[in-house]
Amino acid sequence: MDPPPRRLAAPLLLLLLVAAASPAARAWKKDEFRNCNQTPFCKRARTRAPHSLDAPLSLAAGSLAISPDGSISAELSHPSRPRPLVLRLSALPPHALRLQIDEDYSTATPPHRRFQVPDVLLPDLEARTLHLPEPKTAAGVSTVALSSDLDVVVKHDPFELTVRRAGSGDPVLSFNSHGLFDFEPLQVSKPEEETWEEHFRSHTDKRPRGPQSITFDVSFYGADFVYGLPEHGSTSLALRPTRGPGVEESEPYRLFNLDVFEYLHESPFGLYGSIPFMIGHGARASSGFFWLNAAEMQIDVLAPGWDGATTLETGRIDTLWMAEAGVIDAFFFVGSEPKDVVKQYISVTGTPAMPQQFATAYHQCRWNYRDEADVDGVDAGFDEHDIPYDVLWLDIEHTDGKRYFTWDHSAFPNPEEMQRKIAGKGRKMVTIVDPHIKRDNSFHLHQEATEKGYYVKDADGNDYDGWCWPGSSSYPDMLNPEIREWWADKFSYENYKGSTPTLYIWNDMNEPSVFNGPEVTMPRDVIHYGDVEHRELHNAYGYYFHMATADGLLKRGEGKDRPFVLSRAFFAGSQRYGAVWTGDNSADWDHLKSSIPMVLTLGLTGLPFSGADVGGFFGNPEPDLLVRWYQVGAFYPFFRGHAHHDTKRREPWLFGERRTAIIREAIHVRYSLLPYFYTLFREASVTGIPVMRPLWLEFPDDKETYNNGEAFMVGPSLLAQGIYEEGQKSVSVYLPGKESWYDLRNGSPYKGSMSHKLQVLEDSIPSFQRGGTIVPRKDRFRRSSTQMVNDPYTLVIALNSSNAAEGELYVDDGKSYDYQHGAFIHRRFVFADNKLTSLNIAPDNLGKKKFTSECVIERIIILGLRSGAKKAIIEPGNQEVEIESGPVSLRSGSSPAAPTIRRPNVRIADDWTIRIA
Ligand code: NBV
Repeated sequence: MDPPPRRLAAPLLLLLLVAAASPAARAWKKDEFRNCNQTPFCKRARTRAPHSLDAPLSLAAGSLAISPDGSISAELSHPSRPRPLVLRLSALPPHALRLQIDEDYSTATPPHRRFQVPDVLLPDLEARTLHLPEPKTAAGVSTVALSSDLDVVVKHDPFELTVRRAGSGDPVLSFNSHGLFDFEPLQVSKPEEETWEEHFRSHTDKRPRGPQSITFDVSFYGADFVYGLPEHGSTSLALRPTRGPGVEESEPYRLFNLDVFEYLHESPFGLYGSIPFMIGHGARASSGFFWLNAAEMQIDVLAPGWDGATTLETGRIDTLWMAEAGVIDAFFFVGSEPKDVVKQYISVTGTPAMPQQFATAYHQCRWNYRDEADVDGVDAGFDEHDIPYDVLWLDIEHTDGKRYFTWDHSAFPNPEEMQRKIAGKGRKMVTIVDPHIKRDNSFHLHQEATEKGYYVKDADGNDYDGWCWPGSSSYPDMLNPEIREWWADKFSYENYKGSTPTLYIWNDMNEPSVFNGPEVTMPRDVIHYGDVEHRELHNAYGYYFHMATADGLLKRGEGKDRPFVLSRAFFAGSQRYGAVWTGDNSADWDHLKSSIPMVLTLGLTGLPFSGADVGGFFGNPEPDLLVRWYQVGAFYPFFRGHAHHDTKRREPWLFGERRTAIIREAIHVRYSLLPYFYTLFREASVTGIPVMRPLWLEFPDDKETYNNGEAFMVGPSLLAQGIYEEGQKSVSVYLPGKESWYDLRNGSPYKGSMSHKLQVLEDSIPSFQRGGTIVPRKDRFRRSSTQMVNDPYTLVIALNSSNAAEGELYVDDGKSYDYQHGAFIHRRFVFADNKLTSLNIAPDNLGKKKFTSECVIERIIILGLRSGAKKAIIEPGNQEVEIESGPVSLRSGSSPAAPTIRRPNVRIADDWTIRIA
């Protein structure tokens, strides 16, 4: 058979692209993507029965030993395979166990080193590992104490590993308890009778290194549900079982970064990013499992009875993990609370970057704002309609023929002036920079990359040539640190002509997307730096691209300006480089609904800064859907309206006065909550606890919350419930916990621990403040967040049943890294015994830089105050202020009154108390 053409002829491709963009051709094309049955390693692994290997994996007798670095090493005999494997166990405080299994290279038999993903784990990890005590071995079982309350039990034959609570002996996580482990060793040469080639549609993967997949099972004890493994479209927050009794035909969850045209809102097929991290949670335990591996992965969640067992174990969830290549480098995290599991994951992959203040506000995007006049008009439209926004985005058409870092000079003759004008109102701009570089000999970037040999190579050693927006394109090899460095330099003002300090970057198509590649991506046998095959690092390509871009902005600002880079592809660790979004969703109600579990899942797996395109990317949203999307989107950590170029214009003021007012209101809700959001981003940047949270992260014991993917928390204090149906009249909202909740609009109280059937209102979605919390707001609306910097604050105190409440406020300069040297204000507000106290909680050992603010608190609203207090006394100063009745929110009209301390005018930077007399 003739080899399939590596590249389609240009006219044919253009035709296909045009056809693909037409509405009739729309729809997810299932056949373009491989399913498990078409993926030999997945098919083989999935059909193997538990404990079915003739000679199962076992620990070689006497091989378990403590290494000089304090970890445990052992040899694993794998009789059905030609060579033994080496195992390393190490512990990270607190409560994380690392398991590494690889080939034994000391025998020099394997022809290559298998790929171990670099630059994801924090560099100090090894230094943080504990010195483990000597294992205790008896009757073929070794036990190692990890801490005072945890141990790991290693059964030798067959090999099985269990992490347990030391006191009770209760298992938390186990590895290979179903004997599904398999590890295909690299072969020295191809046996004559075998073919290693794989075919999919017109593509051939030569697989010159043969089969090398890895499979194993992991069980989560005490878990009612498992979560995580982005990215998939789903309306369910918990991962549904993919195999076993009660499950109809289902694919496993696929982790393979792909540019999926018109993705389904409900499907286990892989989308743009991959994070191989799963959290198990139930009333009895919370735990996590992370496998650092960037090859294609498929994961089954197994329903009880999947293995044919007739007595069904409850409270344990079994999972099967399969990857095409790589090594085992896996982490077991043991809680005990779900927030601990998230923190443990963050402790190995890094804390999220602290965004600039502007990035947490509203962004306006469209493919494309056509020219400078269009940009002007949209910018002015926001002002005319009194709607704040912070960032205006330019998509691929702003470039000269999709050559990134250039401008279409007829549409954008004065890019610097354009940016300065926008910046005059405190606003920023973003341009898109994709990884495909136009193979045009007159394009300096292409010339340089070619000369320096910086492109990814095809299987024959030539620069890989794929088809993307600019036509024939090549892709810089982002695995190579030298190339990342080179790429980063392209963002200097000198190199990126027409860029200014208020221009930030959007990375799209970095899965990478290749229109004529297998499954719209790069062939797996393409070669990267260090002789790494693309199959081994595929899921991390976008991660390295995002990293290099963020480093570029950092360099450009001489390390003083926090980068803002939005990326479509992501991997474990992407949180260190910026924000992500859920890609090309559709303008329908189902996509609005699935955006919540999708964003929540990203948060749980370390990426707090994410959102979905408000309005839906493909198609024209009905105006009511657009409005509902703004109301939900105002609570996404990343809040951006975006649309495909075929759609009708949809700037917020185009749907009549009433709807403009409602959208304005939704955006105002976001702007008034910006101080709260920024405080939550600070928390995320220190601990990894997401900004937008599933209810059970705050209420881990409340089973009612475990699979609620329709309502969500913003931080610890706010709960919102989206409206996901057209014309919906009523909605049932479950409010967890024993304390009351207060309606954000009017302060009306609602009892906790129960569902409330509420009438659906046109002008807002149900949203509540939890009793016992204090939320900082800024209620004066301006053109952009930057213009609100000096505005006074409002504090909303929602009392609990003991008449107490607490909350925090974090403020810094909103843009630089001075906060890392102590330049910030961090206050805790505590209300107890009828007294509100502002306490400094900023540690004083961070450095000498200072940040202060003249901002004052202009209003304190107290919800749930039972006394008829009339006065409050401010200390220091013994100043008396009136308590009056005031509106709870600044919405026009009917907001009922709540006790309000007006103009206490205490500074947020100071210590003070306000006593209710
Ligand atoms: O650059 C054009 C679009 C962009 O607007 C969108 O947000 C990305 O997800 N891009 C995808 C490529 C084309 C999609 C059909």
